[in-house]
Amino acid sequence: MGVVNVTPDSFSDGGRFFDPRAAIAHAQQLASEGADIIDIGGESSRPGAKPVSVQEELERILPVLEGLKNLGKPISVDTRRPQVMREALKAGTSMINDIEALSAQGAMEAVASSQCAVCLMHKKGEPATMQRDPHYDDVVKEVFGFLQERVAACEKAGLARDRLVADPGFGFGKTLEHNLTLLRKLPEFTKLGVPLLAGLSRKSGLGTLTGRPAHERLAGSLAMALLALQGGATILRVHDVKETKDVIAVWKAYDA
Ligand code: 7PJ
Repeated sequence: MGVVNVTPDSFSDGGRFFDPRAAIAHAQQLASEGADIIDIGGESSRPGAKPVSVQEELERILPVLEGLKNLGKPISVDTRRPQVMREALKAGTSMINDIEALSAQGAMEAVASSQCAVCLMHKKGEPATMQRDPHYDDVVKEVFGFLQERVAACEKAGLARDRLVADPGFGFGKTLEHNLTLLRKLPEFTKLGVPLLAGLSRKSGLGTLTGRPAHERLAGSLAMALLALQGGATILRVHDVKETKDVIAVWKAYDA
């Protein structure tokens, strides 16, 4: 899954893709590099980010979705807003990637009547404040329990299990130690019975580990990608598709 941010403040690409034409070109580039899914986001959820209005989020993503109609690859929209979900689905989106796991009022209903796939992600707290001293008694138990509950809630609302993907939400209300614990225990999350998505690309924990700014975290991100594959992730949400495809090629040969 290749990441295309359509936000002026997205932390790892410095907002380079706010212009819809630039975002469209970037998505085409990632698709040509072998991305199987393109993830379009119009609201930054980076730590400390402020929410944008529904109107603004739609104005950012709809022109990009329009421009990618003939891309020939599934498009995912990274949003937590039911109105944005509905409009994105009308525009042909194949997947809703929700960092709130469809917990907003009306979100479940917004996706239930379509056939789209859904990524259910765990986060603790709100992006504006979630990195202020997050605490868990048992991070694996809490994140697993949450995702299990959301999978069950989806099934109850009529979303078949084969439409669902689960994601522990690295960096969302988690310390570096929490993230590393979740990564080590990722194999346990395969017990959820749905494919696992991991988003580790360029994240701040890599800054802590390597001392490097976001645009210099490629090597660290590739190391994380391999660890996630080893832990059972089958979808990697990444900024650097070409390089990650090489990691996948190596992993597949090893795992054959
Ligand atoms: C994730 C995401 C993630 C899923 C972002 C960033 C911050 N969606 N959206 N998983 N992260 N499913 O790109 O670093 O980890 S935004």
